[in-house]
Amino acid sequence: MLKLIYFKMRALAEAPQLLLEYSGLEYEYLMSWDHFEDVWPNVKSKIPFQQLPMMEVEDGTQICQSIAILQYIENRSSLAINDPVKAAEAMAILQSSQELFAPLNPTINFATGDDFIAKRDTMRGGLNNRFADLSRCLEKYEGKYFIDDTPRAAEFAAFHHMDLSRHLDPDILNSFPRLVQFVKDIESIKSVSSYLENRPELVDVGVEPKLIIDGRPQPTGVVKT
Ligand SMILES: N[C@@H](CCC(=O)N[C@@H](CS)C(=O)NCC(=O)O)C(=O)O
Repeated sequence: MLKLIYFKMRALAEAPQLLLEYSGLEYEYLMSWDHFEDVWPNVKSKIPFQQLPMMEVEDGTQICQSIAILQYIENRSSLAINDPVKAAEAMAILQSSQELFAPLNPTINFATGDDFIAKRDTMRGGLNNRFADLSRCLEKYEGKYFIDDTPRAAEFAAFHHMDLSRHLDPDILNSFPRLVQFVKDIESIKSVSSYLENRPELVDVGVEPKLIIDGRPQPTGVVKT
């Protein structure tokens, strides 16, 4: 079975999980310490690009880099786009969405107090800009999503960052009606909504961020708790 390995964070493993859930491919989500049976500093230098998420394929091949993981899932599940031009446009949207990773994801998962507020206010302009770009992209073709009516890697990556931005300040997303509709459309996909309902809840953002895993609030991070 496919294995997706990551940490206690709501960040770069979200889009792969959403795409896996949508595709129906079976997979197992594992924390780094459970998969490698070792602490992160000992694992880091032994994996291809020294960071997670990583996907481990049935034959043991290790795929690092979230975009490569997403592309692999698309190819495995026949979601890849055949038209080279549309495939390139979708890749541009995927990469532009993933550029929202920093500083948005580390801020939501780790920043607290004045640091959180300062980072939030500094990133507002950049988020608005990229959200405006994504909103324009959605107008380009007919259909619910960026290319057509099928959500793929680009959609789930964009969705993840929009969803996370609501923890920063919901008004950023709410000022883009087309993005609000996009988020609603993604959330109304059955496999997606059941994943969203069951994933670890992220609480106390900006104060002392934690994920509720197996009913227990646990601090976000790369350390087993
Ligand atoms: N470009 C990479 C970035 C991966 C990344 O930044 N991973 C972080 C967690 S979100 C990590 O492994 N941090 C631990 C470390 O660098 O030691 C991707 O898209 O997968």
